[in-house]
Amino acid sequence: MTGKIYKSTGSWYVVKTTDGELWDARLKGVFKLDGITSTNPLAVGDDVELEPEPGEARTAVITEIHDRRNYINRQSPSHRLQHHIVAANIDQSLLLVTLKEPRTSQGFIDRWLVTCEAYHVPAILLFNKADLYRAKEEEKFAAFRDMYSAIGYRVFRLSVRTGEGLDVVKALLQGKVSLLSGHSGVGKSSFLNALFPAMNLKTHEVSGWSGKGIHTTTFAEMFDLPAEASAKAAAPAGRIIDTPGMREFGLVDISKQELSGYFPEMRVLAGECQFNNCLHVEEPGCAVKKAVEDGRIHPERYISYCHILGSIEPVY
Ligand SMILES: Nc1nc2c(ncn2[C@@H]2O[C@H](COP(=O)(O)OP(=O)(O)OP(=O)(O)O)[C@@H](O)[C@H]2O)c(=O)[nH]1
Ligand SMILES: [Mg+2]
Ligand SMILES: [Zn+2]
Repeated sequence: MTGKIYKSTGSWYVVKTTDGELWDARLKGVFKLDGITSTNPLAVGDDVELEPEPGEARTAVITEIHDRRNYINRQSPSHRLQHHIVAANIDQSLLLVTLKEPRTSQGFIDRWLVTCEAYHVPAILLFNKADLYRAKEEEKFAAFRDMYSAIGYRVFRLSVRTGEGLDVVKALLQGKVSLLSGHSGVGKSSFLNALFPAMNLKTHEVSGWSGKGIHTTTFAEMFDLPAEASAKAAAPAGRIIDTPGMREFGLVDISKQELSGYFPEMRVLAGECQFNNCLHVEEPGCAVKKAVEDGRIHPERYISYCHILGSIEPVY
């Protein structure tokens, strides 16, 4: 049987077979994937081969993993030296950002964008909780929107509470496999519940905001989007992956030398610096620093670049 992983708890997987049945599945014995040291060898979105376990209802063993089209990898939150595959085989990656309750930093957004660039996954920024914006947040939102849209990212303003912007984003999901990420408490599960009430996901509903992540969602899980009444029967409605909130987004497998290639506004200047191994920091004749001075690269993005560069371990 062939199926797709819809949920992973670490040792057990929920797999949906091509005929739409859900199976509980596990890996048999030691399962090694070439070249990846990961805390989770298989992730939501992986396509696998299954064999039913004799004598057990709807329980199977995963015998094979199909090649991945792509995947998103991050530093494991529990083992700094290991990777954690967030999801595999995705068409686009949505980051839910909030300016308060909780505040998402630009550093976090930029690390996540770098990862999406590195894995060639289109990235979309969704600024949620717009109902909470006062003058200060309106100004910040406008600054972020201008900065990110100028370098080609799509930016949307949303409020799950009031419904603002939901229809526009719902349209983006049609027919695609989307990964939904963001800090704990930004409203990922609420967003999915608002778009697709039938999902009925658990959200963090308490009065008063502690400012600390509660991590209501504990495992990544994929959902089939309900078919639109207006959609053609043959068109798949799409799938979306809800994920647990992340506190940090640690980059993996990106060298200092590669980093500027994952900043689209720096990538276009590749080859224009005096030195071809320029890291765009101290070197003379640097086209990137020139562009920052001329206002063609946003200074906040350059600062972010320098911070991320400083956090990458040199390779000896
Ligand atoms: N004011 C306001 N609150 C919102 C909005 N969207 C979600 N919330 C609230 O934010 C809180 C957290 O929402 P969740 O959907 O549980 O957040 P999450 O991102 O799924 O969190 P984790 O599962 O921990 O990663 C809940 O109390 C929601 O009601 C919004 O647009 N405006
Ligand atoms: Mg959640
Ligand atoms: Zn340079």
